[in-house]
Amino acid sequence: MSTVDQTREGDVLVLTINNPPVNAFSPGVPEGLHAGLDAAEGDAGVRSVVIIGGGRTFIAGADIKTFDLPREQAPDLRGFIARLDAFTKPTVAAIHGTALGGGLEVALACTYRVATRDAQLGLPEVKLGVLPGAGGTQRLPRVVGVPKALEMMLGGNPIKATEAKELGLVDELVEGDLREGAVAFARAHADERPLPRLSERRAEGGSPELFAAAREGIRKTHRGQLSPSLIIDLAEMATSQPFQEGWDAEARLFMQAKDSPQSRGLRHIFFAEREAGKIPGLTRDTPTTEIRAAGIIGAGTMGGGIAMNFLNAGIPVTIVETSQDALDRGLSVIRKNYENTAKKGRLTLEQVEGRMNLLTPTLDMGDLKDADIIIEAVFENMDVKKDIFTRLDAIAKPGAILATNTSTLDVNEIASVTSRPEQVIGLHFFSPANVMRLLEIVRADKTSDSVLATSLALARRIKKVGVVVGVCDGFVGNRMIHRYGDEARKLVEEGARPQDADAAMHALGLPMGPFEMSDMAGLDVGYLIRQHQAKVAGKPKPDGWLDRIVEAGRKGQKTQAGIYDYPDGRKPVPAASTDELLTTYRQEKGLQSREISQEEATERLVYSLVNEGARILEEGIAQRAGDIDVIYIYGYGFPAYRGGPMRYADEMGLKNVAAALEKYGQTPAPLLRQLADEGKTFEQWDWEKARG
Ligand code: T1G
Repeated sequence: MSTVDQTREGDVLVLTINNPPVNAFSPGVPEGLHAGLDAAEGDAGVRSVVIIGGGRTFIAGADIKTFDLPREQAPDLRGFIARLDAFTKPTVAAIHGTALGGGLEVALACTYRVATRDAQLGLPEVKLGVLPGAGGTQRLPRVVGVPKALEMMLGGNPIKATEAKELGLVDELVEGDLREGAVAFARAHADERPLPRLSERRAEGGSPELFAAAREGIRKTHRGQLSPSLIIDLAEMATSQPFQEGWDAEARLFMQAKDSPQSRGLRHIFFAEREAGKIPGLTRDTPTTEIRAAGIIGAGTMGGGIAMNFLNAGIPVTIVETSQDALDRGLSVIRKNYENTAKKGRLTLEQVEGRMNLLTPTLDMGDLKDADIIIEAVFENMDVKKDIFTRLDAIAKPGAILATNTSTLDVNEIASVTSRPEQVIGLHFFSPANVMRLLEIVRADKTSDSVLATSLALARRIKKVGVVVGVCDGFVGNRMIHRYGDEARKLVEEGARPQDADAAMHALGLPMGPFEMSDMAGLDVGYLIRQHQAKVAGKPKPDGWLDRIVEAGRKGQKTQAGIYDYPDGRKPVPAASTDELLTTYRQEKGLQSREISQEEATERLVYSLVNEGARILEEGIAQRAGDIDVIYIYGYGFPAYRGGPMRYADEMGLKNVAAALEKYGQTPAPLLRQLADEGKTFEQWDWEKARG
C-alpha cells in the first residue's frame, strides 16, 4: 500500500491517502497526489478525480513535525494546492473525520467538496501560533464570507459538515458510503464548465468596522500573540486585493509566524500534551478496567466538581456524604452548575436531567460496593483519609480502583492501610474540577500498571489532560507553586509591592500573579499550613508579612480584603493597609527596600518554578520537562504560547537561567547546572537514559 492509492471507478480516478493515524500531509503524500493528478491528466478516459482519506479521517493538516525542516525538505503543500487550483478536470474532496488546516485547504482548492454528516472542517492553525498558509486565508472568506471565516480562523475551532453545507463550504452531504457518494457526485459533475474556482470569487461581508472589531477582540482573546493579527490582515487582503496578492502575502506571513517563539511554544505543547500520556512499560496491550460506574466520597466543591466530569461522560456516579444537609447542598450545587450551562445554551434542560439522573446520592458508603472506581475527595487530613481507605478496603469490590484526590498528602501512606495498594492511585483534580482540564495522576510505589493505564484512559474519556507524577509533597504543580510563592514573598520583603510581582506575571501572559492567586485561594489556607508546620517542627510561630495580613482578619477575596481590597467583591485594588503593614514590617525587621525591576521580578518568579522543576525531574517525580509544561499550562494558566516554564527557560537559554538564579542568590539545581554547562535544553535531556 503506497501513501496514495489510485483506483479507477469507470471514468473517475479515486486517490486514497494512506498516512495513518490522521493522514497528515507528510513526506510521500504530495508525491503520491501529484502522481495521481499526472495519471488523471494523461488519461482521456478519466473525466474527474476524487481525493479521499483512508482510515478514520480526511487530511488532518500539514505535518506539524515538518515545520522546522529546511524548506526544500518540507512537503510542498502550497505547490500541490496551486496545481490543484489550476487542474483542468473536476476534482472532488470526499471528507470524513476531520479536514483541518492544510487538509481543508486542499479541499478548498478542489472543484467540489462532499462530506459525511458527522465530519468536521476547520482551520486550527492559530492554536499552533501560525496561520492557514496554503490558501485558507484567501479561499475561506471567498466561500463562507469574511465574518464566518474570521470566526473560524481566529477561534481555530472546526464546524460540523452540516453547518458547512449551509454555508456552501460543502456541496453535498453524503449519506451511506462516502466513496460511492463522492464518485457518483464526481461523475455527475464531470462535464460542468467553467470549473468553479473559489480563487475567482469575491470575499463578501468585510468592512472597516468588522476588521476594527476583530482587532479589538484579539487584544483580549489572544493577548500578546502574533498570528491572530496576521490572520486579520490577510482576511482584509482577501476583500481588497486580487487572489494572487493575498496568496503571496500569506506565504510570507506564514513563515514569519512559524518562526516565532510563540509558534514554537504552542507546537511544543501540542506534542507535549500527547507525550504526557506515554509511560515506559505501558502499551496498548496493558490490561485496563472498564469504568462503568464511579463512586465519590464527599459532595463538597471538589467532590461535586469531580462527579460532574463523570456525569458529562455518561458514567453513573454514587456520591456519599456524612449528612443529608451536605448531600443536599452538594447536589444543588451540581444542578445549579448545569442549569447555568444550559442558560448559556451549551446544554438542553433534558441533558441536565439526564446527567442528574445518573447521580445517586447516599449516606451509606456500602452503596459503593459495585463501583469500578471510587474517588475520595474529603478534608485534606491524613487521619481522615486513612480511615476512609480502611473502610473502603472492606467495601469495594475486587479490582475496584481506590483513588484519592489529595493535593499534597503521601499516597503511599494512604495505600498502606489497604490490603490492595496496587489498586490505589492519586487523581488530583484542580479546582473547579468540572472546568480545569489538568489531572495529576499520582503513581504510588505499588500502583499497578493496569490501574495507571486505566487512569490515563479515564482522563481522556472525561476530557482531562492526564499527567503522571510521583509521590512527594505537592507532587509537581503545587510543589513548584510553593517555591514560586516563597520567591514572591521575598520580592515584597526586598521592596517590591505585591502589585509589581503580579504585574510582571500579567506582562508574561498569565491571567493572575502570585498575590492575586493567593487572595483568591484564601490567605488563611497557607497561614494555617505554615503555623502547623512550624509547630510540628518545634519552630517559633511564623511572623511573615503575609501572616500579619491574615492576623489582621484580611483573608483574601472571600473577606473582601486580603493583600488587596475588593470594593466590588471581585476586582483587586492595591490596599493602603497593606502598604502601611509592609512599611512597619520592613522597619521592624530592619529590611532595606530597593527598586525591583519588572525584569528581575519575572526572572525570579519564573526561574523559581524552573529550578524546582529541574529538581522534580532529577528525582523522577515528573518524567519529562514537557510534562511539567503541560501541568503549568492546564493547571496554573501559564500562557500556552510560551510553551510552559521549562520551555520558556529553554528559549531563554539555560546558561542565562543558571546565571540569573545565581545573581539572585539561588542555587541552580544540579540538572539545570549540568544542561547549562553542556549547552543543552530540557527538551534535549535524555530522561529515559537518566532513569537507567
Ligand atoms: N501533524 C503531525 N502529527 C499529527 C498531526 C499533524 N497535523 N495531527 C495529529 N498528529 C499526531 C499526534 O501527534 C498523535 O501522534 C497522533 O497523530 C494522533 O493524534 C499549511 C500549516 C486530528 C483532531 O492542527 O487536532 O495545516 O501521539 O492523539 O485525539 O495551513 O490530532 O500517536 O505519536 O490528537 O484522534 C493543522 C492537529 C496543522 C490538527 C485527531 N492541523 N491534530 O485527534 O488523535 S498546521 C491541526 C488534531 C497546517 C497549513 C498549516 C488531532 C485530530 P502520537 P491525536 P485524536
